[in-house]
Amino acid sequence: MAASRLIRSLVIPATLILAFALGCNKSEAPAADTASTTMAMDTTQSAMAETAQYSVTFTRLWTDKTFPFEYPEASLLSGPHFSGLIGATHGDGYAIFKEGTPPTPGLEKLSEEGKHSPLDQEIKDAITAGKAGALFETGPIRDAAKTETVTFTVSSKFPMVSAVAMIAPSPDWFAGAANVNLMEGGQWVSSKSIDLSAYDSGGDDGTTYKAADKDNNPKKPTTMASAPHFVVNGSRPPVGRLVFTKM
Ligand SMILES: [Ca+2]
Ligand SMILES: [Ca+2]
Repeated sequence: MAASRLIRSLVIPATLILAFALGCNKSEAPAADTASTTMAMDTTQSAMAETAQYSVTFTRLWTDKTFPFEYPEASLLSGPHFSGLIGATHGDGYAIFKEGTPPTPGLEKLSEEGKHSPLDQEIKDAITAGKAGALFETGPIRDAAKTETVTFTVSSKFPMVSAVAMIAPSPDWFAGAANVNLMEGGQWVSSKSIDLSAYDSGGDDGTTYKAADKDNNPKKPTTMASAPHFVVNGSRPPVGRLVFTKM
């Protein structure tokens, strides 16, 4: 791809080229060509320490034992699960969701149907616009004893991570974390564990896990989920966890 052209047109140490090649992971592959070119330029212009590769392991803590209130019964097609996680690396200028702000069409769809599209395209558009660095996705978690893991690259320009997954079945509830900064004090953290809270995207007015669709217009602001389903003995235990590990 662009690497051979870069060698011809720019005098770049071979080690830097190698570092760049290793730094590319498949989660960045769906980005538009223009975004890939931008990222290549950013990477070659930066020192190696300005990017870092992380793995993130996605764990589901939402089970019938932890959240017994009206917990959905097991079923092959509609049983309780988390959709695949979808996330982005970004800076201050981008958010997948923000408390107090209505959901984008992509977040609404993700929270109501678990679909990564069109949120994935919204993230790709943010990458093209220079507001986000990478898109990453995992498969769903149907068996709460299993985890999902994916790798991605952060940069000094895009050191933060936000990620969401649908709590399913539900009207418009999702597990999420926003603005997780993997750079602290100018250093990439070696690992970081983030609890995922339950949120209500504001795209539907249903109040139970299996409520019929109750679409709303205009959309309501995204909030922490206030439904009794997520309050246990007066507190709100995490519904999931993300563990970031520097590779
Ligand atoms: Ca709602
Ligand atoms: Ca809706």
